Amino acid sequence: MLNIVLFGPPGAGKGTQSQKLIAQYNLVHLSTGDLLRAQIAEGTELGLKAKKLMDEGLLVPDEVVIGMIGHALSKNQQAAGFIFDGFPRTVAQAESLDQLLTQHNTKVACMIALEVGEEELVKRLLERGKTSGRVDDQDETKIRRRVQVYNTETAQVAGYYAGQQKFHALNGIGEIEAIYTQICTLIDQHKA
Ligand code: B4P
Repeated sequence: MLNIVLFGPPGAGKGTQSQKLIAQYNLVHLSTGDLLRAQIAEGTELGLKAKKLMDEGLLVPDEVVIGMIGHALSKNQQAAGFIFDGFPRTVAQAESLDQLLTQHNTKVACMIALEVGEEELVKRLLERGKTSGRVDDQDETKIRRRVQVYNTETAQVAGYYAGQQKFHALNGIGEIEAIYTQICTLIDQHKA
């Protein structure tokens, strides 16, 4: 199994690059943001609670996202591997992911972090907000709060994977195709 964690602040290009990678490597895409938005669309109790936090740019509780990932892993036992997009976002989530993957006799191959500065992130997300319908992309104050939450709660997850010699950083500014090529080079090194 090939399991890749795609990491970076909101708007860094995780979702964009994941869409390209799943076709290339035949991996299952697990985006906690997408899983949460599906719960919201279905109007579940979990979705209603998550919506309030997401609209404010805050993280959803660890146990909720860990439960969703555990369920998705069990449902996809025949997969060739996974791209984790937007997960883990806290060290507690990273520890749980290790435990879950161990139960499935597999592990994270590497984390690839896309590095993008705050002003570019704000610009990209406001642009996406014009058409995405996502409330969290439409208000600059809330976007900046998401970046702040990333800096205070999520950025330290990079250290967790660095401690396991699995961390790689890439410049996330540039042509989408050029960034994609660099990600593929890194993944191919871990496949070999
Ligand atoms: P996510 O759905 O993960 O949203 P995101 O981080 O904003 O999106 P992403 O980073 O994938 O967007 P992309 O760069 O591809 O999370 C939303 C919310 O859900 C969180 O705020 C939180 O509340 C909750 N949540 C999710 N996971 C959670 C977890 N594990 N724990 C707790 N809470 C959780 O795209 C951005 C834009 O940039 C696009 O328009 C794209 O076209 C553009 N773009 C991409 N690459 C570009 C490039 N190279 N150049 C120019 N533009 C580019």
